[in-house]
Formats: sequence, C-alpha cells, structure tokens
Amino acid sequence: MKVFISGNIAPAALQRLEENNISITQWNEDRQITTDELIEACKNQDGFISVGPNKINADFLNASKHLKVIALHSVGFDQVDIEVAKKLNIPVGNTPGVLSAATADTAFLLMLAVSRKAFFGYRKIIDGNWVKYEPAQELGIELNGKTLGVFGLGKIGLEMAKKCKAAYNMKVVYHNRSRNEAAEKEIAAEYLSFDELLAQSDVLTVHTALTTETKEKFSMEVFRKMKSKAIFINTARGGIHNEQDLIKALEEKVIWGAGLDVTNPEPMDKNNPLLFMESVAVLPHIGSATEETREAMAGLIVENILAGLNGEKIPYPIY
Ligand code: 8YV
Repeated sequence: MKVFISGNIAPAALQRLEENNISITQWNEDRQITTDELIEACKNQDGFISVGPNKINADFLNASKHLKVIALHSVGFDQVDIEVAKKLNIPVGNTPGVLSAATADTAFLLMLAVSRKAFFGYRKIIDGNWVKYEPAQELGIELNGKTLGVFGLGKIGLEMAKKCKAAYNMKVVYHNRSRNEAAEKEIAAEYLSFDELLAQSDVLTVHTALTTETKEKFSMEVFRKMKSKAIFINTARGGIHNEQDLIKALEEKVIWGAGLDVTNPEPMDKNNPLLFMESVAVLPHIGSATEETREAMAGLIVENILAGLNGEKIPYPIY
C-alpha cells in the first residue's frame, strides 16, 4: 500500500507505517503544496496524510476517488468538503482530544504575553530601543480575578478555562451553540448570550471551529460590543476574525489587546501592523506544536490510516 504525506510528521509514526509495509512519499519542499500538485501526488496512492491547510475540496476529492482514507494532521477539519467526501465514500479522520492541553497552553501563553506587552518588550530590546528605565510606559494589565469569556467551550476551551481559574481565579463565562453542562458543573462556567459574553469578558478566547456561522464572526461590530480594556485571543482559526477590523479596533482602542496563533492569511506578512503593536502577540500557528502532542497526533493518524487501508471503519472519523 502507498501513502502520500504533504509534510513532516513525527518519525515514530513514519516508522510504524513502514513496519506495516506502507511505502511513503513525502512533500519536502519549503512551501505548501498546491491543490493541483496534491492531485498529481495522490494519483497513484492508497492513502493521504494531510499536513497543513490543504484544501480537501470538491476538485481534489473528485480527482482522488480512489483514496481509501484521508488522515488529517489536525483536529480542525474546516478545509474538508464533508458533503463531497461523504458522497464519494472516502473516509476522513482527524486527531481529536490529544492536542487540547497544548493548544490551551498556547492560548494561555498569548493571554499572559499580551497582558504584559511581552512581545513588544522583546522587540524593543532587539531593535536597540531599550535605552532607559521608563516606569510609566508599557504598562500591562493584571489578570487576577478577571472574567474569562470562552467562545466555544469544548475540550480546548475547557482546558484554557481550568488554567485561568487555577492561575488567576478568573470567573468563567461562555457561549456555545448548545450548553456544556458538564463544564458548567466542573468549573462553575456561566452560559451567556453572545452579546452578554462580549459585554462581560475581560479576556475573550476563541475555541470554536471555523464554519459558515463563525466565519469573520469577530468583526468591528462585534469588537465594539467588547470592553475597551478587553484582550482578544484566537488560537482556533484565523478566518474567525476579520483581520482588518481587528487592526482597526486595536488602533482605535476599541479593544485593548490581542493574541493570535492563527491569522488570515497564513503565513502572516512580516509587515503586518499587528506585529508592531504594543499589546499584541502573534505566533505562527504553533498551538499543538509540542513533541508530546505531535507524537500523539501522529499516533492517531497511523490508526486512521491503517484502518482505512484495511477497509475497516476508521477510529477518528470527522463524519
Ligand atoms: C495543526 C491545528 O498542527 O489541529 C488543528 O486543527 O490547527 C493544528 O494542530 C495544523 O492544522 C497543521 O496541520
């Protein structure tokens, strides 16, 4: 059996695939593979491991009907046209659960970095602008006892909320499509309407999937409903906020700060104004990037691939 991988995954997973007599072809170039190249690369393959934001759209799926399985190197699956995959009967699997703690760590890191203008301070040093002690400048805001608003209280949101409660005794409020009663009990999270969430949150952290409903949900109209001292954190998908509106909201002090692990587009342009703002921290989509988590993700990918190639039901299907 043959599998194409559009990037690098944990070596232990490659070894397991090879032990199962799977021959691997990998995309090794320093750029993301295009859809046309992907179609070509998957032509004579039995399985495909999708690393990065490849578009698993109708064009790709219709040209790749022969694939026995597609295993995503992500929990998110907004890049997949599920209806077409279903119609063509191509199993598609993801990596749920294993990356919740690492991704929540990234959200927490951004929240803290923004609240103390840490990335700006670092830039000041490397730009040679640290010339004297300035006690009234670059002041942060404290998190202790503040209100954390979670937009999308699922596994990752819950991990973030637990950290914020433990570290800063933050009150947790949230908005979901449907209530998460287990989380309400576990961490005394309070369910609010979306507008109430915006009005009450000192830190608003996004942990929802990118869907037609959440696309550009955080626009100027929404930022205007937030507190002027609020911090906006997005570690989910860049498409959930409107980046131009976010820039404007920060420039006009509609909100106080922002921490992003996801941007729109990715990669972010190195001259993006967000990179030069005091109370902004941006990371290059490293949410799940720890040795432990990437290994665990690769483990689930192998399980999805092996089951799919054997014609069995895959253990982590997205539909
Ligand atoms: C992936 C992610 O690393 O799981 C997700 O949804 O965003 C990340 O963990 C990224 O999608 C690259 O494959």
